[in-house]
Amino acid sequence: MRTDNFQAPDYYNIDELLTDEHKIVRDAAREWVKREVSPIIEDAAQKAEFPKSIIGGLAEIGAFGPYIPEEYGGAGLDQISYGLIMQEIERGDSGVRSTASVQSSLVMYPIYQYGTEEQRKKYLPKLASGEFMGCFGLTEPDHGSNPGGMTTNFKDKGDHYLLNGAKMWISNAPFADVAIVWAKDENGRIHGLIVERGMEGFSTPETHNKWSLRASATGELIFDNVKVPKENLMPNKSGLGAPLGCLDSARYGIAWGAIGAAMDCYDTALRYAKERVQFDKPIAGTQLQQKKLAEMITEITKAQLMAWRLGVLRNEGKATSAQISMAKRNNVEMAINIAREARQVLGGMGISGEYSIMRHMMNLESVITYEGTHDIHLLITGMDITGIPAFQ
Ligand code: TGC
Ligand code: FAD
Repeated sequence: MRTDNFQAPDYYNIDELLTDEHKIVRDAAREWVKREVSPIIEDAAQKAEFPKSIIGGLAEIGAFGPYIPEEYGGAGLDQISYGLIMQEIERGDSGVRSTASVQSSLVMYPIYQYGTEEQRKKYLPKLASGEFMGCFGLTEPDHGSNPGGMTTNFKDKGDHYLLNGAKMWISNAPFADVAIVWAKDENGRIHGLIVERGMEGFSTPETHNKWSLRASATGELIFDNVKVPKENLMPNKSGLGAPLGCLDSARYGIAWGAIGAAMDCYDTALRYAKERVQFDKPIAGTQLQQKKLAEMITEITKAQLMAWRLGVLRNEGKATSAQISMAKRNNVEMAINIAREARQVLGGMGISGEYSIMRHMMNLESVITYEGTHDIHLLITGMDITGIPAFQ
């Protein structure tokens, strides 16, 4: 079993920008990851299994619905606390953070924002406690970056809707109790439906053979004439802006989460470089390794400041979707570059499961693709600054 000696880098004293509540929430998540995630995660990833035993712990540290009001079972925290929880969880593993992101921002958030009071009361407390797990179906086999082209659809049959279509690459699908499914009505307008496991014609086959995010379960959602009760449609927002609004919240969480993965890689590489002796001195004393480490801490510090400022803007209700895209894109690229450099600092040991770096590196290949690819976020920035969309 790997010993977790993680020391969080804070080169610019960013702790001084945090409130006592932020630090309490962050430290509780950090301790929980050390105690409950680090000892088991490498084995889970090697076996390609989501460790269901951690669901209760994720709920206890407030990772399911951190910013959902307490009356619905959420933790009632602000956006910076939410970000810090994501950072700490992804320090352990991006796949575990994925589970928390999906549950909070892609399942609880739409029910809270777009659902009826009955839907909130029925689902949110159970999702917050982990009694129910959820997934979010937007991507389809032929519509990934362009979800507006989706073909999954439902027809009004009087006393129910009839849902047909398929979603793929869906995190948590294989074990989810509820799925937030985005589908078009007979007029081509997108709506969100709450589909429950057990509904006839609904199946969730698992996607195997992944080299990335192996400790997260991924699957398809298949709808073959599924009868969905009318009260399961979320009525308060429709159109593509509804799922994209959920993505804003999840992408913001990823901007923080990626910092966690990067911090873990940097901390591991720094410790290893100080201990590893070649040519009669620690490799940390060589200019080439110092360049790598110095650039890593510089990039982590820039990403921390960006995430913190974005959190302040979100707390004030002022963050734009384009600002969130910039932070997701920058911070995930920063993390994947650091993982690649850190792996080299460890030489051959860098590819071993004794260290977390290679697992982070492979995980980040998914993180740079999901929730909008690296290219799509660049195009969102391009559109924002020029006013001209370049998607087509
Ligand atoms: P476009 O015409 O630009 O916009 C359509 C409507 O949506 C509004 N909108 C947004 N609303 C809220 N938040 C945002 N970020 C928004 N972006 C756009 C927009 O104002 C418009 O509203 P209205 O009222 O005028 O109709 O749409 P488009 O079809 O040109 O597409 C734009 C584009 C390419 C940026 C968008 O489609 C996009 O972001 N594509 C990427 C798809 C994506 O991110 N998929 C993620 C799937 S979920 C996932 O990956 C989960 S991984 C989970 C995990 O494990 O952590
Ligand atoms: P495509 O859209 O086919 O893109 C392929 C390439 O073309 C990319 O490099 C892309 O950047 C580029 N490209 C596309 N359009 C343009 C353009 N206009 N200009 C220039 N380049 C372009 N989805 C969900 O709905 N729910 C989930 O829970 C979920 N979880 C996921 C978990 C994992 C592990 C993975 C890998 C994916 C997950 N996804 C999920 C799907 C994810 O959001 C999509 O993979 C992503 O949006 C990209 O879609 P795509 O894979 O179809 O790639």
